[in-house]
Amino acid sequence: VVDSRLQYFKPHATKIEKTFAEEISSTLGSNSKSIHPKFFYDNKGSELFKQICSVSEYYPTRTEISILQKLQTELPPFLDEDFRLVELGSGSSVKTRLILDFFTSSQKNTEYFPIDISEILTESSEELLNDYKNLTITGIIDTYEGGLEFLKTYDDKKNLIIFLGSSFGNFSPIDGYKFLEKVYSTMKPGDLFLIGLDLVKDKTILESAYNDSEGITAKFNLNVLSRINDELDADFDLKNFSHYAIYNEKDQRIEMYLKSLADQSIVVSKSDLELKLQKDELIHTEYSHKYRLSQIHDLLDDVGFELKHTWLDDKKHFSLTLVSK
Ligand code: AVJ
Repeated sequence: VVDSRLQYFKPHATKIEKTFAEEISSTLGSNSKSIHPKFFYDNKGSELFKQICSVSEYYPTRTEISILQKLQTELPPFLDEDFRLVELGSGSSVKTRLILDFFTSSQKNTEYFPIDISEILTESSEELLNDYKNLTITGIIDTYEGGLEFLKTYDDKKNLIIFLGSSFGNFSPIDGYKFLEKVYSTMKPGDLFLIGLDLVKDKTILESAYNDSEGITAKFNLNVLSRINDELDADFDLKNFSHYAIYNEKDQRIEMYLKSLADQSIVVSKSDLELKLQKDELIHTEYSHKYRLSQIHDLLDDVGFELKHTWLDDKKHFSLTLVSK
């Protein structure tokens, strides 16, 4: 029964795997060494991220959940007809449930299209099908861009596309703008887009969120090196690296790095790379941009979206903004 309600597409499977070795070769092989944050999310990394979401210092998840609880009654008035729910970066789909609750209770059959680069999608989809009887899922295992390309050609049903958790914050301003243009061009008139963005706030709150006292964020950051060891035949010794995260006020972003604790040399076989690192040298792994409300509104407006509503929590720590095409 469950099988007929579940299908997967992996439009660019082989390309994803090839890209990992190639991308690591070019980004770790360059002068300013970096690893793209999308590579955090192997099974272990996705699990560690789930743990980050419940450490006390990491306010974004619980804050966004509190806002989503308000949306359970405040979003339906914006949904005039049958919408399909599309989610970019669905991960473990925990927050999605807050939206699926009212979709499935008001629709005869709810369609959910999660798009995620991680195979964790398959686990969360099966759990959702068990809990929601009138749900069908089309899981798309791909990058955001690949998933959006797939959606564009799908059908005429209206889409509510959600992009939660401030995942957008990973993009540089230029890439973020291009990404929003991509979302906009995928949408049909009347489609809706809901985006969750973390807001600028006190530096100490921000820095503690990315330097939790349990050290889960550190494990999450270091795990990308284990992944490179396993999948690209590399010999990173994790003891020779430490987690480093600071808030850059000028650029409004948390910057995360792996710091080399010694002069060392690492071989990444499948990337054909011999990496030399000096003591204290940094490998950049993530930017997490924070926004002011006016910047969010200007950005979405510039892309061409029509602003519908912005919801905030009481402390104004996090935002959810709904726009249409
Ligand atoms: C998933 C990108 C939203 O930037 O807060 C959490 C990832 N990195 N702790 C974020 C993350 C370290 C997270 N995003």
